[in-house]
Amino acid sequence: MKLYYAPGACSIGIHVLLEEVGKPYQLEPVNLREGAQFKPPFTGVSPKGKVPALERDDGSVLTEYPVIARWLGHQANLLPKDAEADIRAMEAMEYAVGTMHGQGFARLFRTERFAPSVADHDAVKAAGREVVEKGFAVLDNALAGKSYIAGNDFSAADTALFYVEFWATKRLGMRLPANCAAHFDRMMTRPAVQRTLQQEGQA
Ligand SMILES: N[C@@H](CCC(=O)N[C@@H](CS)C(=O)NCC(=O)O)C(=O)O
Repeated sequence: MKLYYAPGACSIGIHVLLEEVGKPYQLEPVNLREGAQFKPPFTGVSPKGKVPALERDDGSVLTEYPVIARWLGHQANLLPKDAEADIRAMEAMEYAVGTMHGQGFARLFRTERFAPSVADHDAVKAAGREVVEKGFAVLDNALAGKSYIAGNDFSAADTALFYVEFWATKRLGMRLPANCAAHFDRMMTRPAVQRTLQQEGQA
């Protein structure tokens, strides 16, 4: 397997999951700052111009975070066995990636894509922050009484919660609500997370 990634980007969650899975994989950096995601050779891997992209051992490529996470989860029994826990974990992962990242963090990190005029940037950022804060309130409820999003055990979806928590604390200096903060701390104690942070120069 080969993970196309950028240090500290959302691909960090898939990197954590690969470390949890424990099967051999390679890392291929894509320099997002220089626009390498929009040019060959990366566009030959994924025309979407986004990381993460995962090349599997048969050469086929998976994109979209929740899909990659789900496929990797299947490879190593890292999906909840209980059907209701599984679907609720999936619901939280989709929300973290699609809404909190796609609608919230994206407005904070890629403000110019939402409004060409600099005059509008503060309003775009404020809207992004609101999505992120509301998002953590939702995740906090979903985590109540649990160590991980599906219950007592780590599962693939926890990596999506991890990367939004990581961005909030390390990039925005936000204070997470209690259950999210405890989840983040718990994730940080996992050796797979520590190895990933070292490898991406984020430790
Ligand atoms: N819907 C995609 C979103 C992935 C995404 O937004 N990746 C960001 C990095 S965190 C990216 O590659 N951005 C490059 C760009 O937008 O130019 C997924 O679920 O994987």
